[in-house]
Amino acid sequence: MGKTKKVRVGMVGYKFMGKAHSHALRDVPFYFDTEVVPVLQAIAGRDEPGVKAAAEKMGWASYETDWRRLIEREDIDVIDIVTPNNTHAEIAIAAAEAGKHVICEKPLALTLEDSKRMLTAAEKSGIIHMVCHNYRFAPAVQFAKKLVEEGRLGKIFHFRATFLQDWLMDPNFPLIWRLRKEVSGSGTHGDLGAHSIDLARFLVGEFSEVVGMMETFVKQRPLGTEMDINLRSRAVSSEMGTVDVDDASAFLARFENGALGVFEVSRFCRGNRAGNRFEINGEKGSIRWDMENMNNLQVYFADDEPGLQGFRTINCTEVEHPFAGAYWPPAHIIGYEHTFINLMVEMMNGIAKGRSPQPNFEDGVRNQAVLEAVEKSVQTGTWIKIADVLN
Ligand code: SOE
Repeated sequence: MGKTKKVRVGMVGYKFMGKAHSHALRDVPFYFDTEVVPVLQAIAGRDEPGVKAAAEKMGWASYETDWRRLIEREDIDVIDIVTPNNTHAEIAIAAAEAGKHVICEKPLALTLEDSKRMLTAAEKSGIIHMVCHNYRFAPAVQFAKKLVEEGRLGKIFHFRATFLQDWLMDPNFPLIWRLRKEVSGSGTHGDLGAHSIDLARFLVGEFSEVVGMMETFVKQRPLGTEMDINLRSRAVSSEMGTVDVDDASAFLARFENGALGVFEVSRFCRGNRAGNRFEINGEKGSIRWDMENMNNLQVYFADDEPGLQGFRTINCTEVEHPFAGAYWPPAHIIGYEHTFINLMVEMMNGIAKGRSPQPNFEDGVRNQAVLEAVEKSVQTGTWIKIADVLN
């Protein structure tokens, strides 16, 4: 323990993701012996009573009402960005230029161009940077990656993913920031699709081309308050505003290694609260994962004995499963918040070793290129090559 070094974190924002990140940062040293340990130094938000209360509740040592002040402070080493998407680029670039390491929520930016500027700034100043795709840090997903890398599935033919929710189906649900293009960049596409794209890139590899479709089922909504952590909100006005982002997005993809991908994300799928699922089919086996049962991985291996073949469930809570051994005895399951703890461990190890964590801003840029290629495909009605969008 004598060798541990402390890094002082300054977080911008304190709502849903602020809660997830604060908890994760606090719990890193509780469960893991990382060389670098985060300290919850300061938190920033514009509303003073709100940020003060958040600082007290979540254990931050101090607070600021302007994120610029946080970046100026010499007692801050890392900036953690958990604000709406339209603010990511400005804060991340300022932080990188000030020599602070950066953790940024997904999607990395509003546009591919902004995400590229963020990557350039980060690389220029040599900081450690990370984009928060937390689902790849579920032990079962990490174990799926290990099986793929070991060749247990052989050549991959198919990847299919969904991320389905239903909290937006009420036509009176108000026009919160997630439904305004200038703040969020896109609707389900960037919010949920970015997660599925990250899982695909992590498990299968780079995309080569995509063709997609998108729909906005409810085009006018009452103006309203922000959403609470239970995905509930209520209108505060009878005035209506236009929804300029998608409610649902679906696309087909080809990967560089020849695999085919099918993706569907929506906030209009009754009964699906967080239907974040994928299936991979390879020549020697298949894998299925469902976030609503996130400790389990379903596997099928073609070389299992005839008569005993079939999908079986591995409960990924054993020491053999990445990250799982740090928590509880086998079958003592972990949850959503632990995916963020594991993500923060990756960030702390990156800082300790001076190596880029994954996913980093380059992954954020590549993710954004796929998002943007799908949007372009919807506009043109054609297949779009990722290389044409990226370069
Ligand atoms: C809301 O749609 C949301 O909270 C996303 O913003 C998250 O990234 C996703 O994990 C769950 O749903």
